[in-house]
Amino acid sequence: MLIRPAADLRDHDVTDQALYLDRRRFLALGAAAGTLLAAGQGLAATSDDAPTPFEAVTTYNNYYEFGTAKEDPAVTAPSRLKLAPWSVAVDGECAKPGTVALDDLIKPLKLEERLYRMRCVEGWSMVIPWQGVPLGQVLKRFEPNSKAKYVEFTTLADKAQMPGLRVPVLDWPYVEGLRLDEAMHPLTLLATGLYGKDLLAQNGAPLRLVVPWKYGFKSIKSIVRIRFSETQPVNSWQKANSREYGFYSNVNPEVDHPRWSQASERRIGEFRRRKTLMFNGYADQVASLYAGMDLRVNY
Ligand SMILES: Nc1nc2c(c(=O)[nH]1)N[C@H]1C(S)=C(S)[C@@H](COP(=O)(O)O)O[C@H]1N2
Ligand SMILES: [Mo]
Repeated sequence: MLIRPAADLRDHDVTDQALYLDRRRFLALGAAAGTLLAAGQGLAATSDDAPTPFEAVTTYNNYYEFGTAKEDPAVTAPSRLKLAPWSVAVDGECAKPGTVALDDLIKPLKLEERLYRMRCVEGWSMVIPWQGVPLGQVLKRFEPNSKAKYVEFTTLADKAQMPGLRVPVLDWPYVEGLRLDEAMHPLTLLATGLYGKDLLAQNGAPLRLVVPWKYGFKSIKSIVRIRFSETQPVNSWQKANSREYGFYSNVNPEVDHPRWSQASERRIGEFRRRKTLMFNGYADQVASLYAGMDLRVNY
Protein backbone atom coordinates (compact mmCIF):
# COMPACT_ATOMS: atom_id res chain seq x y z
CA MET A 1 0.00 0.00 0.00
CA LEU A 2 1.26 3.44 -0.94
CA ILE A 3 1.84 5.65 2.08
CA ARG A 4 1.60 9.33 1.29
CA PRO A 5 3.25 12.02 3.39
CA ALA A 6 0.85 13.63 5.85
CA ALA A 7 1.56 17.21 4.89
CA ASP A 8 0.68 16.78 1.26
CA LEU A 9 -1.09 20.13 1.06
CA ARG A 10 1.55 22.49 2.30
CA ASP A 11 0.74 26.10 3.05
CA HIS A 12 2.64 27.49 0.11
CA ASP A 13 1.35 25.07 -2.46
CA VAL A 14 -2.36 25.00 -1.72
CA THR A 15 -2.92 27.64 -4.35
CA ASP A 16 -0.79 25.81 -6.86
CA GLN A 17 -2.68 22.65 -6.07
CA ALA A 18 -6.00 24.37 -6.72
CA LEU A 19 -4.72 25.82 -9.99
CA TYR A 20 -3.37 22.43 -10.98
CA LEU A 21 -6.76 20.88 -10.35
CA ASP A 22 -8.30 23.77 -12.22
CA ARG A 23 -6.30 22.96 -15.35
CA ARG A 24 -6.42 19.23 -15.10
CA ARG A 25 -9.92 18.48 -14.00
CA PHE A 26 -12.16 21.49 -14.33
CA LEU A 27 -13.58 23.41 -17.26
CA ALA A 28 -12.55 27.00 -16.94
CA LEU A 29 -15.62 29.21 -16.61
CA GLY A 30 -13.78 32.40 -17.30
CA ALA A 31 -11.34 34.63 -15.52
CA ALA A 32 -13.65 37.51 -14.64
CA ALA A 33 -12.68 37.51 -10.98
CA GLY A 34 -9.26 36.09 -11.75
CA THR A 35 -9.77 33.36 -9.18
CA LEU A 36 -12.39 31.10 -10.67
CA LEU A 37 -12.62 27.36 -10.40
CA ALA A 38 -15.39 25.78 -12.41
CA ALA A 39 -18.00 23.52 -10.87
CA GLY A 40 -16.84 19.95 -10.36
CA GLN A 41 -17.89 18.05 -13.43
CA GLY A 42 -16.51 14.57 -13.97
CA LEU A 43 -13.90 14.67 -11.24
CA ALA A 44 -11.39 11.86 -11.42
CA ALA A 45 -10.25 10.98 -7.93
CA THR A 46 -6.62 10.48 -8.78
CA SER A 47 -5.27 12.64 -5.99
CA ASP A 48 -5.46 11.59 -2.36
CA ASP A 49 -7.27 14.84 -1.70
CA ALA A 50 -9.58 15.22 -4.66
CA PRO A 51 -12.11 17.99 -4.12
CA THR A 52 -15.44 16.74 -2.79
CA PRO A 53 -18.07 17.27 -5.50
CA PHE A 54 -19.86 20.65 -5.41
CA GLU A 55 -23.17 18.82 -5.05
CA ALA A 56 -22.08 17.18 -1.78
CA VAL A 57 -20.42 20.32 -0.39
CA THR A 58 -23.65 22.28 -0.90
CA THR A 59 -26.25 19.69 0.18
CA TYR A 60 -24.63 17.84 3.11
CA ASN A 61 -24.28 20.57 5.71
CA ASN A 62 -24.26 21.40 9.37
CA TYR A 63 -25.98 24.73 9.96
CA TYR A 64 -28.27 24.18 12.92
CA GLU A 65 -29.90 27.59 12.59
CA PHE A 66 -31.64 26.01 9.59
CA GLY A 67 -32.32 22.59 11.11
CA THR A 68 -30.28 19.68 12.42
CA ALA A 69 -30.61 17.25 9.50
CA LYS A 70 -27.79 17.36 6.95
CA GLU A 71 -30.19 18.21 4.11
CA ASP A 72 -32.08 20.95 6.00
CA PRO A 73 -29.74 23.92 5.34
CA ALA A 74 -29.72 23.46 1.54
CA VAL A 75 -33.51 23.21 1.48
CA THR A 76 -34.25 26.07 3.87
CA ALA A 77 -31.39 28.57 3.96
CA PRO A 78 -31.26 29.86 0.34
CA SER A 79 -34.83 31.20 0.38
CA ARG A 80 -34.73 32.43 3.98
CA LEU A 81 -31.32 34.02 4.59
CA LYS A 82 -31.14 37.62 3.40
CA LEU A 83 -27.54 38.10 2.22
CA ALA A 84 -27.60 41.81 1.42
CA PRO A 85 -27.08 44.30 2.85
CA TRP A 86 -24.58 42.62 5.21
CA SER A 87 -22.24 44.26 7.65
CA VAL A 88 -19.92 43.08 10.38
CA ALA A 89 -19.56 44.83 13.75
CA VAL A 90 -15.99 44.77 15.04
CA ASP A 91 -15.41 45.78 18.67
CA GLY A 92 -13.61 44.96 21.90
CA GLU A 93 -9.88 45.39 22.48
CA CYS A 94 -8.86 47.39 19.42
CA ALA A 95 -8.04 50.97 18.48
CA LYS A 96 -10.38 51.21 15.48
CA PRO A 97 -13.70 49.47 16.23
CA GLY A 98 -16.58 49.93 13.82
CA THR A 99 -19.35 48.43 11.77
CA VAL A 100 -18.18 47.74 8.24
CA ALA A 101 -20.18 46.79 5.16
CA LEU A 102 -19.12 43.43 3.75
CA ASP A 103 -17.75 44.97 0.55
CA ASP A 104 -15.58 47.44 2.47
CA LEU A 105 -14.23 44.60 4.56
CA ILE A 106 -13.24 42.31 1.67
CA LYS A 107 -12.81 44.47 -1.44
CA PRO A 108 -9.50 46.08 -0.41
CA LEU A 109 -7.93 42.62 -0.17
CA LYS A 110 -6.90 40.08 -2.78
CA LEU A 111 -9.10 36.99 -2.93
CA GLU A 112 -7.13 33.76 -2.60
CA GLU A 113 -7.82 30.13 -3.50
CA ARG A 114 -7.36 27.52 -0.80
CA LEU A 115 -7.99 23.80 -1.22
CA TYR A 116 -8.54 22.60 2.36
CA ARG A 117 -9.53 19.39 4.05
CA MET A 118 -12.45 19.83 6.44
CA ARG A 119 -12.93 17.32 9.27
CA CYS A 120 -16.18 17.31 11.22
CA VAL A 121 -16.09 16.06 14.81
CA GLU A 122 -18.86 13.63 13.78
CA GLY A 123 -16.26 11.60 11.88
CA TRP A 124 -16.71 12.64 8.25
CA SER A 125 -14.58 14.88 6.06
CA MET A 126 -14.52 16.75 2.76
CA VAL A 127 -12.01 18.60 0.58
CA ILE A 128 -13.26 22.06 -0.38
CA PRO A 129 -11.83 24.67 -2.81
CA TRP A 130 -12.51 27.95 -1.00
CA GLN A 131 -12.06 31.56 -2.01
CA GLY A 132 -11.48 34.17 0.62
CA VAL A 133 -9.01 36.40 2.38
CA PRO A 134 -6.62 35.55 5.20
CA LEU A 135 -8.43 36.53 8.41
CA GLY A 136 -5.30 38.22 9.74
CA GLN A 137 -5.34 40.75 6.90
CA VAL A 138 -8.92 41.67 7.78
CA LEU A 139 -8.24 41.94 11.52
CA LYS A 140 -5.14 44.16 11.20
CA ARG A 141 -7.04 47.26 10.08
CA PHE A 142 -8.97 47.35 13.38
CA GLU A 143 -5.64 47.58 15.24
CA PRO A 144 -6.05 45.05 18.05
CA ASN A 145 -4.41 46.42 21.22
CA SER A 146 -2.05 44.70 23.66
CA LYS A 147 -4.99 43.33 25.69
CA ALA A 148 -6.40 41.49 22.68
CA LYS A 149 -5.53 37.84 23.32
CA TYR A 150 -8.53 36.19 21.66
CA VAL A 151 -11.03 36.81 18.88
CA GLU A 152 -14.70 35.95 19.26
CA PHE A 153 -17.06 35.48 16.29
CA THR A 154 -20.86 35.57 16.28
CA THR A 155 -23.34 34.27 13.70
CA LEU A 156 -26.53 36.10 12.80
CA ALA A 157 -29.46 35.01 14.98
CA ASP A 158 -32.76 36.10 13.45
CA LYS A 159 -35.83 33.98 14.18
CA ALA A 160 -37.59 35.41 11.13
CA GLN A 161 -34.89 34.01 8.84
CA MET A 162 -33.67 30.98 10.79
CA PRO A 163 -36.32 28.41 11.70
CA GLY A 164 -33.78 26.35 13.65
CA LEU A 165 -33.57 29.04 16.33
CA ARG A 166 -36.93 27.87 17.66
CA VAL A 167 -35.19 24.69 18.82
CA PRO A 168 -32.87 25.24 21.80
CA VAL A 169 -30.12 22.93 20.53
CA LEU A 170 -27.61 25.65 21.38
CA ASP A 171 -27.78 28.90 23.30
CA TRP A 172 -28.14 31.13 20.20
CA PRO A 173 -26.44 33.04 18.68
CA TYR A 174 -23.73 30.58 17.59
CA VAL A 175 -20.42 31.83 18.98
CA GLU A 176 -16.86 30.68 18.28
CA GLY A 177 -13.41 31.84 19.24
CA LEU A 178 -9.72 31.62 18.40
CA ARG A 179 -6.57 32.65 20.18
CA LEU A 180 -5.21 35.78 18.46
CA ASP A 181 -2.18 33.95 17.05
CA GLU A 182 -4.46 31.25 15.60
CA ALA A 183 -6.61 33.98 14.06
CA MET A 184 -3.53 35.65 12.53
CA HIS A 185 -2.12 32.37 11.16
CA PRO A 186 -1.87 32.47 7.35
CA LEU A 187 -3.95 29.28 6.97
CA THR A 188 -6.95 30.86 8.73
CA LEU A 189 -9.35 32.05 6.06
CA LEU A 190 -12.39 34.29 5.98
CA ALA A 191 -14.24 32.67 3.10
CA THR A 192 -16.61 34.37 0.69
CA GLY A 193 -16.88 31.62 -1.90
CA LEU A 194 -16.26 28.02 -2.89
CA TYR A 195 -15.76 26.37 -6.28
CA GLY A 196 -15.35 29.85 -7.77
CA LYS A 197 -18.86 30.99 -6.86
CA ASP A 198 -20.14 33.15 -4.04
CA LEU A 199 -20.89 31.12 -0.93
CA LEU A 200 -24.37 29.64 -0.85
CA ALA A 201 -26.47 30.32 2.24
CA GLN A 202 -26.12 26.72 3.50
CA ASN A 203 -22.30 27.08 3.55
CA GLY A 204 -22.41 30.22 5.67
CA ALA A 205 -22.85 33.03 3.18
CA PRO A 206 -21.89 35.73 2.84
CA LEU A 207 -18.87 35.35 5.12
CA ARG A 208 -17.64 32.41 7.19
CA LEU A 209 -14.52 31.31 8.97
CA VAL A 210 -12.39 28.35 7.77
CA VAL A 211 -9.81 26.94 10.18
CA PRO A 212 -8.63 23.75 8.46
CA TRP A 213 -6.66 22.19 11.33
CA LYS A 214 -9.63 22.34 13.74
CA TYR A 215 -12.88 20.41 13.84
CA GLY A 216 -15.50 21.87 11.50
CA PHE A 217 -17.60 23.44 14.23
CA LYS A 218 -14.89 26.09 14.78
CA SER A 219 -15.53 27.32 11.23
CA ILE A 220 -18.44 29.57 12.14
CA LYS A 221 -20.89 30.66 9.44
CA SER A 222 -22.62 33.92 8.44
CA ILE A 223 -20.56 36.16 10.74
CA VAL A 224 -22.08 39.44 11.95
CA ARG A 225 -19.74 40.31 14.81
CA ILE A 226 -16.01 40.02 15.56
CA ARG A 227 -14.80 40.95 19.05
CA PHE A 228 -11.24 41.17 20.36
CA SER A 229 -11.09 40.02 23.97
CA GLU A 230 -8.65 39.64 26.80
CA THR A 231 -10.30 36.47 28.11
CA GLN A 232 -10.91 33.17 26.36
CA PRO A 233 -14.34 33.17 24.68
CA VAL A 234 -16.82 30.41 25.53
CA ASN A 235 -17.84 28.83 22.25
CA SER A 236 -21.39 27.57 21.81
CA TRP A 237 -20.53 23.88 21.79
CA GLN A 238 -18.38 24.18 24.89
CA LYS A 239 -21.20 26.02 26.63
CA ALA A 240 -23.66 23.31 25.63
CA ASN A 241 -21.43 20.43 26.73
CA SER A 242 -18.01 21.21 28.15
CA ARG A 243 -17.27 17.52 28.73
CA GLU A 244 -17.49 16.84 25.00
CA TYR A 245 -16.23 20.08 23.42
CA GLY A 246 -13.29 22.27 24.34
CA PHE A 247 -12.02 25.63 23.17
CA TYR A 248 -9.08 24.53 21.02
CA SER A 249 -10.80 21.67 19.17
CA ASN A 250 -7.72 20.85 17.12
CA VAL A 251 -8.18 17.72 15.02
CA ASN A 252 -6.45 15.03 17.08
CA PRO A 253 -6.80 11.31 16.31
CA GLU A 254 -5.45 10.48 19.78
CA VAL A 255 -8.09 12.33 21.79
CA ASP A 256 -11.46 10.63 21.41
CA HIS A 257 -14.75 12.42 21.76
CA PRO A 258 -16.61 10.75 24.69
CA ARG A 259 -19.18 9.29 22.31
CA TRP A 260 -17.04 8.44 19.29
CA SER A 261 -13.44 7.72 18.28
CA GLN A 262 -11.55 10.38 16.38
CA ALA A 263 -8.94 7.94 15.02
CA SER A 264 -10.52 7.65 11.58
CA GLU A 265 -12.98 9.41 9.29
CA ARG A 266 -15.19 8.84 6.29
CA ARG A 267 -14.33 11.11 3.39
CA ILE A 268 -17.66 11.99 1.78
CA GLY A 269 -17.87 10.02 -1.47
CA GLU A 270 -15.54 7.23 -0.27
CA PHE A 271 -16.44 3.89 1.27
CA ARG A 272 -13.47 2.91 3.37
CA ARG A 273 -12.61 4.99 6.38
CA ARG A 274 -9.25 6.73 6.32
CA LYS A 275 -6.95 7.55 9.21
CA THR A 276 -7.42 10.96 10.71
CA LEU A 277 -4.24 13.03 10.68
CA MET A 278 -2.91 15.13 13.57
CA PHE A 279 -4.04 18.74 13.07
CA ASN A 280 -5.94 17.37 10.06
CA GLY A 281 -2.62 17.04 8.20
CA TYR A 282 -1.50 20.63 8.83
CA ALA A 283 0.92 19.83 11.69
CA ASP A 284 3.95 21.21 9.81
CA GLN A 285 2.31 24.63 9.69
CA VAL A 286 0.49 24.83 13.03
CA ALA A 287 1.99 22.44 15.62
CA SER A 288 4.36 25.18 16.84
CA LEU A 289 1.34 27.22 18.00
CA TYR A 290 0.79 24.60 20.70
CA ALA A 291 4.37 23.91 21.79
CA GLY A 292 4.44 22.95 25.46
CA MET A 293 0.66 22.59 25.72
CA ASP A 294 -0.94 19.34 26.89
CA LEU A 295 -3.33 18.66 24.02
CA ARG A 296 -5.25 16.10 26.08
CA VAL A 297 -6.18 18.75 28.60
CA ASN A 298 -6.48 21.66 26.16
CA TYR A 299 -8.64 19.81 23.66
N1 LIG B 1 -23.41 29.29 12.68
C1 LIG B 1 -23.06 28.02 12.51
N2 LIG B 1 -21.82 27.73 12.05
C2 LIG B 1 -21.44 26.44 11.86
C3 LIG B 1 -22.34 25.37 12.20
C4 LIG B 1 -23.65 25.71 12.66
O1 LIG B 1 -24.49 24.85 12.96
N3 LIG B 1 -23.96 27.04 12.80
N4 LIG B 1 -21.92 24.06 12.04
C5 LIG B 1 -20.46 23.84 12.09
C6 LIG B 1 -20.09 22.47 11.78
S1 LIG B 1 -20.41 21.29 12.97
C7 LIG B 1 -19.45 22.14 10.62
S2 LIG B 1 -18.88 20.57 10.35
C8 LIG B 1 -19.28 23.13 9.53
C9 LIG B 1 -19.92 22.62 8.26
O2 LIG B 1 -19.68 23.48 7.18
P1 LIG B 1 -20.30 23.16 5.75
O3 LIG B 1 -21.77 22.83 5.96
O4 LIG B 1 -20.09 24.38 4.92
O5 LIG B 1 -19.57 21.97 5.20
O6 LIG B 1 -19.86 24.39 9.85
C10 LIG B 1 -19.71 24.81 11.19
N5 LIG B 1 -20.21 26.16 11.36
MO1 LIG C 1 -19.10 19.48 12.44
